[in-house]
Formats: sequence, structure tokens, C-alpha cells
Amino acid sequence: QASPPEEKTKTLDKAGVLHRTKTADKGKRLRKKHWSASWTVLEGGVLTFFKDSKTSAAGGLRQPSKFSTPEYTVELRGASLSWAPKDKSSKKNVLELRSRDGSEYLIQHDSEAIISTWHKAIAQGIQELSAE
Ligand code: I3S
Repeated sequence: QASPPEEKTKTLDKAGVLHRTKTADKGKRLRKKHWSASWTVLEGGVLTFFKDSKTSAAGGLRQPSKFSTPEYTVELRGASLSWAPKDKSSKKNVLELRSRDGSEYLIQHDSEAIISTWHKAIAQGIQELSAE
């Protein structure tokens, strides 16, 4: 008997508003941090940060392409994720995501519960891609 399509979705897809800033671009450290709140979608092994936080509900988990433009997309294959060391930011609950091509992002939410679910989902996404 065939499984329902839902069961084929391995990555724990997720969407919500997070604070984020890019800190390195393909190995080159960026001089200044620019934190912003952005609608963030984890889907199909890709993490997408949209330019703003206002277009959230429009497309559910999907990209609300008519209303919003992705600012950064991060391929989780070959990426690594850790809690950011204190010297990277004075904020609490900060994750550091490094992509395979050497770009780095800080991801933050004031709620420990919310950032923890993102940590789990992104880490799981990375792990599943490396196991393929
Ligand atoms: O690493 P820094 O320079 O302490 O990062 C802070 C700056 O990006 C700051 O911008 P201005 O220099 O324009 O004020 C941000 O407002 C701060 O949020 C940054 O520090 P935190 O510790 O919040 O990441």
C-alpha cells in the first residue's frame, strides 16, 4: 500500500518571523551587522529569508512570490548550525548558520521555545541531507 505523500516529506518544514543578519558572504566577513525581522521559510532543505516580516500568512509555507522577495536563500546541504558564541552577539538565543559556500548568518528570537524549534528543524534538515 502506498504511503500518503505527507510521509515522504522528511524535513520538518517551518515558517515564521525571525531576526537575522548575514555576517559573512562566501568566506568574506561582512563589516557590519544589520539585524532585521524577516519572514523565514524552511522547506525542501532550503532556508529562505524574505526581505520583511509583513507578508507572512499570504502563502502559508509557500513563497508568497507576488508579495515578497527572498533576500537570502541558504542551501542546508553541507551547512552547519550551532549556538552562536557570546562574542558574536549580545543578544540571547542566537543561532549561527554556516552554508557550504562560506556564508554565515545569525538567527535570533527572544523566545527560547521558538528558537529551539528552529534549531531542531534546521539541524534535522542538515542531517537528513547529509545522510542521502
Ligand atoms: O557586533 P556589533 O557591532 O556589536 O553589532 C551590533 C551592531 O550591528 C549594531 O548596529 P549599529 O552599529 O548600527 O548600532 C546593532 O544595532 C546591534 O544589534 C549589533 O549587536 P548585537 O549584539 O545586537 O548583535
